[in-house]
Amino acid sequence: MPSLNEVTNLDVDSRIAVLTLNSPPVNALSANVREGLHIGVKSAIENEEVEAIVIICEGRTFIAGADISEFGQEPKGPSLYEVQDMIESSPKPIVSAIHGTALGGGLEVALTCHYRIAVPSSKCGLPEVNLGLLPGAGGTQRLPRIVGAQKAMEMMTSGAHIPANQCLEMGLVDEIANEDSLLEDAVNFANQIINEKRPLVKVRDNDEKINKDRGNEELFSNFRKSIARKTRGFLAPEYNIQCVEAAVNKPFDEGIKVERELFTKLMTGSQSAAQRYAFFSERQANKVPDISKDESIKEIKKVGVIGAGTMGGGISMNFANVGIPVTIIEQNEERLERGISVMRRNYENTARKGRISENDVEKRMGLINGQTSLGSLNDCDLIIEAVFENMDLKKDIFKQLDSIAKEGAILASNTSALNVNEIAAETSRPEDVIGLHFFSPANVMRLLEIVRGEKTSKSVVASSLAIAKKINKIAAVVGVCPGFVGNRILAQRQREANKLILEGALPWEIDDALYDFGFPMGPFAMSDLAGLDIGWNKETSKGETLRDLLCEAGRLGQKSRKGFYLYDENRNKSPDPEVEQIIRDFAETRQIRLRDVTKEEILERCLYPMINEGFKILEEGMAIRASDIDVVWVYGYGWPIYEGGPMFYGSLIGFDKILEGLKQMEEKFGPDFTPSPYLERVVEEKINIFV
Ligand code: 3H9
Repeated sequence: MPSLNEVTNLDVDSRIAVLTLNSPPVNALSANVREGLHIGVKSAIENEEVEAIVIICEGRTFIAGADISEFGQEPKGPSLYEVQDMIESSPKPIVSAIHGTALGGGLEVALTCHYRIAVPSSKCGLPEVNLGLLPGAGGTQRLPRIVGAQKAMEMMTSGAHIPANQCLEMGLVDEIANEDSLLEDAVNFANQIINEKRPLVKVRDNDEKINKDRGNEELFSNFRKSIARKTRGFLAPEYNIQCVEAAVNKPFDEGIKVERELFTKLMTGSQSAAQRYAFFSERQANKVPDISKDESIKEIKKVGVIGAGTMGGGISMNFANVGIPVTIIEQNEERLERGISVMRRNYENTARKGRISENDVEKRMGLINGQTSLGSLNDCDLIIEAVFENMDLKKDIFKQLDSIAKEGAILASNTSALNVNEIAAETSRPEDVIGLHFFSPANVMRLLEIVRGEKTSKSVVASSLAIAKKINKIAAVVGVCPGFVGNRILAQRQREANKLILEGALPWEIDDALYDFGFPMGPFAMSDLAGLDIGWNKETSKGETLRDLLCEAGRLGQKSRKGFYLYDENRNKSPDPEVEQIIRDFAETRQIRLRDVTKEEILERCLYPMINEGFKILEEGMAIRASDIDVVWVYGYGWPIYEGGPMFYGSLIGFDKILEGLKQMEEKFGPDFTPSPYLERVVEEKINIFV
């Protein structure tokens, strides 16, 4: 095949030119790919023999978008716009042949082609919103011209990857090819286009689908309302909508101007920088420096879960969702039945929302086998203990597992804070023991903290990473220390939030500050949700802490309709003067003078010690890299992704400022704020912690 450059080939066979891109891993539109497309299309147009052109990709996918790693660098080679202009204005029909995913700039290139053919397994989408962006290569103007404004907004603000058959229905692709003969079918389709003298379809000229929505402001305001809760704090969804509004209300070229202007704003802003960082961090977290790609991976064909409570049930569902059978163990039939019926109810709720079918519910439940004896786990490849957080209990279970589990099985604990090495020492095979810390609700939350024990084998770590990917989790490997990475950092925030109440900030003021920062809820709303009486004992309570006093007053949280807040029958919360009084009385008995606390102080007091703890974690080697800490906090604790995570956020503020702030707080409030020596070194030596 004649090569145009390192990543493109042009092959002319009778009257069809086939332009093939081959730029692993995902054929992103790097300078090389753009150059290849440019020269390839140009020379096919100039070649008199050629009557139509097919653009196709080698490897796992069609073009998956612009090359994100090039963003922010000096532009090289032809721009994407030049490439698209050449394709769209070609006097010869151009067909894009899609397999894998046509995403972002990839779909935008396909939308400048005159026709699109796709294999059934392929998907198309404009997922730029997930990078804090909008489609900046005409996608915002062309997509609505094919699918209409409503669908375009849905696709662009969700970033959904739409299956080929739905794309066909929407007119986004024109033909479906056979799964195994895309090239052949695309060439046949191109021949058919020539034979039938089909027109050179330019999506930009097709206004029919958008005309009906011109001036329909309600369409946009309703759409904004429908996504408001989900997109709180994000800029990109709103800008995507504004582009579709422009597509509907302005001529194509004017709409393109709006798109470029808003794209540039997003691209140069901190939200997109944070989201692009998160994209790479998530993938980087899968890589463990001392574990090679070729490390042996244990096949997980059957999973055992010990404990059918909220955690055990949620964990089991992850495996059933991907077709892996699970044996779930409880102490007795009654608890087992309760646990299994909660799982069924969860699945049925999902089916009611239309996300899975009734058939899926039965299929998944059919994979869950309840048992009451640990002995039933003897054929499992992975066993996850998810019982009450009590060291003696866990030790006892692992001791038993040692004589039950088959040779080579992975023995995992879902502990959220306990010492995995101590648990492993109960077995004769500590190399097979690991922590797999899921987050509640375990069937929903994306994060999995993989806790690597002192003796955990490389193969067990690699296999845990592989199974995490299979069940659609984002994994980060952490070391053994109290609370690991996530809860260890959380403890800092919680401590300061509690202290702030006794200085004068009210619980809802603290919650509001953190909610406005972007967290889904503040620490006190979270405590109310979990229940204030966890670990509290009525008999021994002596009114020594605010929590004691609230529990003694029957304020146990959401379940008693009052805790830090008051709750109505729909669980809507409101501040409660009674709580304010309890706090005032408590402060008075301790002779504490309450003062005004600003929102800014609340944020600094809560967030700076978290960043500081991150540095301590790095210094102790409990996280592999700074971005892993951010992955944990974004995907496990709701740190707003557009702020990148505690470490990224710290870098935005400036680590010198964080250090200065910590020193000032240390002077005022004591050693809780003593800066980590590593942070001091990073500031002093200007170390980049993100490389
Ligand atoms: C855009 O297009 C802007 C335009 O509108 C306007 C321009 C003017 N660039 O996810 P995986 C790497 S914005 C660079 O593990 P999978 C990734 O880092 C873009 N690199 O595989 C990883 O590297 P490594 C809009 C990229 O099979 C490797 O490829 N497009 C890009 O699970 C494998 O990735 C998107 O947002 C990229 N665009 O999933 C799509 N994409 O092996 C983003 C991937 O070193 N990509 N890499 O860790 C995806 O959603 C998934 O990668 C995809 C494959 C579904 C394609």
